[in-house]
Amino acid sequence: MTKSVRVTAEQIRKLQVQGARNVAIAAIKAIQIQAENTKAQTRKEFIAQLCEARELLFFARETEPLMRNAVRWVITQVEDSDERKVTELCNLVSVSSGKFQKSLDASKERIAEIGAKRIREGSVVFTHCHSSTVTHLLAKAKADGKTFEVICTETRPAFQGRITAKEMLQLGVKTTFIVDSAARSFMHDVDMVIVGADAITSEGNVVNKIGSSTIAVLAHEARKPFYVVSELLKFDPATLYGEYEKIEERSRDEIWKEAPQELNVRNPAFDVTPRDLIHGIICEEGIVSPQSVAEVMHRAYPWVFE
Ligand code: RUB
Repeated sequence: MTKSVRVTAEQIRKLQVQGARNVAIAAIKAIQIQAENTKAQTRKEFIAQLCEARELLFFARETEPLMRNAVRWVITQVEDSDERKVTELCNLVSVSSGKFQKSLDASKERIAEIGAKRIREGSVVFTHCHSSTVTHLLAKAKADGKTFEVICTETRPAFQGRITAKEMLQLGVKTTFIVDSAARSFMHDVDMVIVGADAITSEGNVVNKIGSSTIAVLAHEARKPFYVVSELLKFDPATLYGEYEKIEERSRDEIWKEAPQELNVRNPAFDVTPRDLIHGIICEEGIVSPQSVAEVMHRAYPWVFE
């Protein structure tokens, strides 16, 4: 296996690449670089190397179905082809990675176009963590000439909310930064909540940064709409066949490095927001109810279920 896959897997694990979309793009780029530098002599060897890379990348973070769908799709293009020459197979990896990324970019634009319409003039939008899909939607709303404010949480323990806050300021959006536990105190001041997603299950529940489900409960209590903004390919087909979405548990050091050894410190990275708390999923196919997401997914990406 080439260095590119090892380095990328490590960057993903350490959150140097964060957010489901960036993780998926980094993973397929690493596969592409590996293919370009391969020393494989045969088709069989080439495919074996791809599969080894896939395992390492999947292991880097376990709650990343977009990455899994992306890597699987690229490798399937190779497996399904009759090509025997390694140079041609390598070319196929490049073309397929490029295609996948192009379609992800198109989805991101479409989501922003659809979602930006939901940002009302003069409104206050609450968000949590850093989702590139959410910030792109807000950038589109701003580019469309809307004036709005953002309230964002710092997002303990890794402070991804700081990335969101900086991006918002760069856009010229008035932004208020709060600690996670202040969410309830501000919920009455907001007009809507929008968060990203790491995984969507077959039942329409959404897995996102830890704390998202608490914010959804607060939004429900304050009667504020809670939207999830996500590419459909964050859908995890394994959940349809009975698997639970695995929730990554990260190092205790992220929370408290010098914590007493005998103290039980838990650090789940994500939580599950039940579909009943979700107003709608803003995706490339439109704003869909969580209940219908599996059906929409079947129509838009049937290959995910193969
Ligand atoms: C990031 C997070 C984001 C989703 C969506 O968690 O929960 O909301 O990944 O992001 P982490 P995007 O920082 O642990 O990766 O919209 O960019 O895919």
